[in-house]
Formats: sequence, C-alpha cells, structure tokens
Amino acid sequence: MEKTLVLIKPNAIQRGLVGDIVTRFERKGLRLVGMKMMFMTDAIVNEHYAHLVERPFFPYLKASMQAAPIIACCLEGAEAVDTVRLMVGVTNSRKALPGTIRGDFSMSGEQNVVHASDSVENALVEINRFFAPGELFDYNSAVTCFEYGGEESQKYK
Ligand code: IDP
Ligand code: MG
Repeated sequence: MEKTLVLIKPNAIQRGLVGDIVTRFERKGLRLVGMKMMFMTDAIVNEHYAHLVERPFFPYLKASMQAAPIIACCLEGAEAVDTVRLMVGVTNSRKALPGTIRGDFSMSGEQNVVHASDSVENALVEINRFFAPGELFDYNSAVTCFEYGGEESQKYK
C-alpha cells in the first residue's frame, strides 16, 4: 500500500501534542510502519526544504525545525499521501479548516505542527531521507478486512 511521511515538528513536541496527532492517524486507520525521534541537521533541513531556501522566512523556518527534536512517522494506507494531506490542512493554520490537525492545533503559518508529503513521488524521496530500509516495518494487521472493503483490498495492495 501507499506510504507517506509525516514529521511531527518541534513546536508540537514542545506543546505536548504528539499523542493527539498520532492518535488521529491511528483512529483513521493509517498504519504506522516507521517512527523515529531525531534532530534535523543543517544538511537535512536544507534538503527537505530546498524549495524554500531563497524565501525570506527560510532562516526562521530552519531555526524552528531545529528548536527541539522532530518525530518522523511513516504511515501506510490506500491513497495515504492525499488522505494525510487532507487531515493536515492547508499550510497557514489560521486558514486550515476545523477538524484538520493544523486547523485544530495551531494559529501559525510557520509553527504549523506537522509536515506531510505532498505527492507520491515526493513521499518516496522523503521517506528515504528520514528512514533506512531496516527502520520500516512490514507487518500484518488483524483488522485490515474491517478497514477496507473487498474491492479496495484488491485495488490497494
Ligand atoms: P506545507 O508544509 O503545507 O507543504 P510548504 O509550502 O511546503 O507547505 O512550506 C513548508 C513549511 O515552510 C510550512 O509548513 C511552514 O512551516 C513554512 N512556511 C511556508 N510558507 C511560509 C510563510 O509564508 N511564512 C513562514 N513560514 C512558511
Ligand atoms: Mg510542503
């Protein structure tokens, strides 16, 4: 099944939101297949946010991503990339809909609690950035047949 990357950002760790955030993904039925706490080095921030290095706010963004550890999560499910982006909400948390993670937990466009991959292609690159192959886990879930219909189970292997 499709995999995506979520980073629980330093601001969420400082604010004690880790459990609430992980619970949302678990309740939805997205399967946690990798989880790791780490500090983001200069090199990894520059690479992860390469599309923003020229933006005036980049130094603030970089400092915010290094203010505490992050928790990288690899989540698996049918159409996981799009589903997780919907659950996260738009970049500016003040505009993010209530019910989304950013909409419910943040007032900021920068300190917006989580990162989520924005395409299947980027998810593959980002998962490899944060996880070595041995840090991702392939296991059977006893409840898959209650989470997906028969047709979906065939379609999203
Ligand atoms: P995304 O996280 O919703 O995919 P991106 O445009 O990829 O949004 O931006 C990456 C991160 O950079 C955002 O999550 C946010 O923390 C920060 N950021 C984006 N735009 C701004 C801005 O205009 N001001 C301050 N920080 C921003
Ligand atoms: Mg992005």
